[in-house]
Amino acid sequence: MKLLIDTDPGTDDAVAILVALANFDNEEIIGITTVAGNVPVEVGTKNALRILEFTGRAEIPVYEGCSKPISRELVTAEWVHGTDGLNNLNIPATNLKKQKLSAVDFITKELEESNEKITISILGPMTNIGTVIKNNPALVENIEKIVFMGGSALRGNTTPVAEFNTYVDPEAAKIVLNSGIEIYMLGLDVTNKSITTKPRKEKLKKISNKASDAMLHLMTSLDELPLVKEIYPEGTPVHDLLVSVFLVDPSIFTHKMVNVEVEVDSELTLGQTVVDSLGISDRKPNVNWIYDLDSDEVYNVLFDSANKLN
Ligand SMILES: [Ca+2]
Repeated sequence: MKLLIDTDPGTDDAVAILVALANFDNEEIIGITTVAGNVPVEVGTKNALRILEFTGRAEIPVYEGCSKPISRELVTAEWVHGTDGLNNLNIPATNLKKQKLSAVDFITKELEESNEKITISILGPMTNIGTVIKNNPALVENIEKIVFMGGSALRGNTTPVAEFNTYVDPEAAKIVLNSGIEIYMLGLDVTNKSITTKPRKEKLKKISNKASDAMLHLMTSLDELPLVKEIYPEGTPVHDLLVSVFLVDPSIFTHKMVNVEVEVDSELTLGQTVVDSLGISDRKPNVNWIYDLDSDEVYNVLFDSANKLN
């Protein structure tokens, strides 16, 4: 597989990146591209570089992406992830540098020149990929598939109906979802079914290596937020983690091809993903909507990844 990771790290992004690094080698991961979302893009870029240095994977190039959504002002989630994006994760700063090429130019170039189709993992707002497709629609031919965290068939986490990533850049999500690419959607429908219960945290703690310690910090750093305590008394979801787990073992997940559209006009429901799970509309199915998973197996992939990384 040729894998591109597009991300706004972000505590759960960091866990997802660690799991990807544990399971795919430097030949497979062609690069990490960053985007504004959870934190401003420069902060996300620094975090991607820090994670690569921390895991000894400095050969993987990092390209900085769009600093704001396609046609809106940026909304961040620093109240969740901290101003450093990783809730004060204790890993060293890095001297590693981002590449000179922008994320959009890098992705465009790869899609133009690669002789193997590229799989894209999207862990943040879809601004980079949306921009690439908007500028060069024909390049979708060279995308193997897109697996993304975002959206929800039911309630949201940023507005009553909108999930953060699709809320931040709904125009980008609209372009991507209607691109004709093979797409797998991991929304709140499933991420909320896969939480860090106490036994899972205990198990991760017992692995007790550098990677498991970092994962545990990232995964428990939201536990004390009052809102989180109220909604998730047993443990929190680790949204982006599921994208990497899906790439490692898709058999853990259940999906259905349905129509998914994103609201871009309404002030009330902006960024909502309208998931036609029953096929009620006459709109053409465009997304493999993932609606169930084996949560224990998700965590087995996580534990296995921590062991592999050391
Ligand atoms: Ca993210």
